[in-house]
Amino acid sequence: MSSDLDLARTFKEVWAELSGIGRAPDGGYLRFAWSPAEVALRDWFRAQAAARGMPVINDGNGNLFATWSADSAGPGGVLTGSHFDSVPHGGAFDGPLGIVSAFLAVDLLRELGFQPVRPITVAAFAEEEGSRFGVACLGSRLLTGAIDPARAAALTDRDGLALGDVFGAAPAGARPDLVGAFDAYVELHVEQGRALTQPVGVASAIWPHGRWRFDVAGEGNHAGTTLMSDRRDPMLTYAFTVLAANKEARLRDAHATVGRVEVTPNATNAIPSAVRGWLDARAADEATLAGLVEAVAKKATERAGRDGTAIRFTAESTTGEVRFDEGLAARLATLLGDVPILPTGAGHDAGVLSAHLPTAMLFVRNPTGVSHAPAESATDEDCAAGVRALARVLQELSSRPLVDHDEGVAGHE
Ligand code: HGY
Ligand code: MN
Ligand code: MN
Repeated sequence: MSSDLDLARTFKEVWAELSGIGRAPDGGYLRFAWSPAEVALRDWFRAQAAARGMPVINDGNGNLFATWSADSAGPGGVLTGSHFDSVPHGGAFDGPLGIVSAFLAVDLLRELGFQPVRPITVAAFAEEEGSRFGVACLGSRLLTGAIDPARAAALTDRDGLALGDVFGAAPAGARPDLVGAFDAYVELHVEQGRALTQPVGVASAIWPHGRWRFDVAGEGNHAGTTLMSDRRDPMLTYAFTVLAANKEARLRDAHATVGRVEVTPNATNAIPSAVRGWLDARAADEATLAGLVEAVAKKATERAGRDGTAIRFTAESTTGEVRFDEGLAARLATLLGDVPILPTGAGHDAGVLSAHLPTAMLFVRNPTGVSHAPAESATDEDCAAGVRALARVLQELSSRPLVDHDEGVAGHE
């Protein structure tokens, strides 16, 4: 049985295979869905699966599934995995850690001579960050029917390329045949915060959250010849909206971020004609989130009236509160030695799958607590502890038929 040191070394070696893929010269990673970097990671996934004799299927939505099973019945049983795509200049661990850990957990179980009664399937979900087509967890939403494939096909990236063009056809959409074959989903993910004081934890919930695009229309004009009193400057309304979001979030112990803006014509010496921004808002409960977004929209609209501009909010991607299967979370936390159970403000494919399957998440400690930025980190030792924990969980959940889909997760004998 691999010692902790061996496992940390193995993790480091496998991790090094990915670490150069999609690395940005000015820090972090650029691994947008179906970009050359992400396609290279998909190729890596297929090679890892092939090396383990795990057949791979694509569900027609861009999600990959590699399965270890006694017969080659295809994807099913206990699902694990995560995503490869990143936010622009994101960290190395957000997503790929869950996929690398899944393959290494299979190795560990095989080293033990373990043979799963239920299959173990490793997934690589597409476009989890929504960094290219704007909708978070696009792949898992398509798989579960949470988004209309025609709407998804029409989504465009920043170059105006539609998802349907990338696919060359409409995404397959809902695959109940696949989802119905899974007993449970367990996603391992780097912690995106600093709550963990030990290597591994279990998730209890995901905050409700979403992203709202706001378009401000004003009047383009000359920066040098237009009197201040004659201006209808959308940048003013935009700036006020950003400050209002920050203030309203603080008043509610919620989180609000405006990290992306597009200005037309984006010229140094021209008053913009339009400014487009995106509000990422999250809160511990749905009422607080709704109150936050409503307050921001109200204040921004009042300000637009004073600026002579017009503002419009459009919900682009929203996710309700996710409370993971309590029994499963408690069972896994106990199994792993009474590790902490904690909520997160970050969205995950596990949040989407939890509406269809008993679902759990394992978190691996991130000493910096930073995520969605180059400083995201996790030690080899903690990642090895995550692999060991995931292997233990997969062993437990695949050792016997787990789920009577009507009854939910079978209890612990
Ligand atoms: O934005 C999120 O919460 C996740 O990392 N996609
Ligand atoms: Mn992320
Ligand atoms: Mn993630």
